[in-house]
Amino acid sequence: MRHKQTKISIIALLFLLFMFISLNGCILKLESSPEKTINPEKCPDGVWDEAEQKDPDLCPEDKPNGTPQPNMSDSPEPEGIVLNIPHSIVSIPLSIENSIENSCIGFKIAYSPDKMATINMIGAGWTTLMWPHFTWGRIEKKPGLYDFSEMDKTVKAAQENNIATLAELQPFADWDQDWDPDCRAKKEEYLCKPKDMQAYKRFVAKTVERYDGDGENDMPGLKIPIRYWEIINEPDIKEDPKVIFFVGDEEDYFEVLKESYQTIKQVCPDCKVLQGAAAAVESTFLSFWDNIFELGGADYFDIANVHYVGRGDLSTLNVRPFKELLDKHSIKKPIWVTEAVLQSSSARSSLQGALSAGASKVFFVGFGVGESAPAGEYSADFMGITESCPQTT
Ligand SMILES: [Ca+2]
Ligand SMILES: [Ca+2]
Repeated sequence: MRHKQTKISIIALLFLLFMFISLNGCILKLESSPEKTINPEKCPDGVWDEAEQKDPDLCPEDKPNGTPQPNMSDSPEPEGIVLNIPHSIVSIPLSIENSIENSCIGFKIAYSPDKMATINMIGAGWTTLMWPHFTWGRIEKKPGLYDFSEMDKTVKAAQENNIATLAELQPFADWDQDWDPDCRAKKEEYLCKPKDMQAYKRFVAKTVERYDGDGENDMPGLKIPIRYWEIINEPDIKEDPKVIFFVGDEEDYFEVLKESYQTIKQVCPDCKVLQGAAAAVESTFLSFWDNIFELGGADYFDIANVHYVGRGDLSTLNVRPFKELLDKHSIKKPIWVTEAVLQSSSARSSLQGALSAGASKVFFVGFGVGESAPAGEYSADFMGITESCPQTT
């Protein structure tokens, strides 16, 4: 009997032991369930996404460390991007919102956050800078030494005001050409085509890559990417040595346009290139473009570009005469007026005329008030002017 009781106790003990082990196993299992799945595509990808924010252990590599990225460096750009804003607000790749992209009005200004804010108040979608430009030597201070801080500041000010940037590329770096006295124009400026074209193309690739918004080596915090690049301002001015933006002939400009275009497209296939704007439409300027088109220049820009700076055809902001030249070469491309210098009282009628003649965007210079006008002030002539833009769906 006692023997039987002992046997039962042993069985009961073994049963309890078995239960304890299985239960424990179950608890262990419960603790480790659900199993953590890390999507290797998302970690590390430089984006601290919602799931990663909820679970700090999911991908600590993607958590922004809050330390500012060095602007000046010889070292290669960091892999991926660091966003200072929640991923839910932006999606990679970035694009320019339709409401901004389709706006037919911009302003050409010297950089100032106040002026960017005024553009936003008017309801226009675009800016392009009178100063500073995306100039080679302004960004690549010495060979291999890049400093984007100045241009980053302009891009950030534009996007904070919900406007997009048409960027102007200038292929000039003193260190590339100041050994050649023939390249010297105006006081201290050297304005030839690049002496070292390969070095210039590396600069173009790096610069376009920083602002194209594809998630690869983008500017930290980029929200509105740069998708439109203009190659040099008014390269056709030759008559006045004090006002000159390019030292070179049509073949020189053609080469810069072609090399810039091809490099931009390699880095950012969706980016659009504008040729460097006809300064005016007298034959001295148009003959320059006639020769460029004769060389095949139209293969190397997407948008035709003309200025109205108080001379020529006010009623269409020079679009009509410039389009005649394009027609002569059977060039069918959108046309932008990237400088319109006029009395603000004619802004509305000239805009209408330019749009009717085939333009799709006009950049006004100034807000129709004096330079010393308080920040945010603009002429009533610009009030509601965006309603003139064609309605797009
Ligand atoms: Ca990029
Ligand atoms: Ca890219």
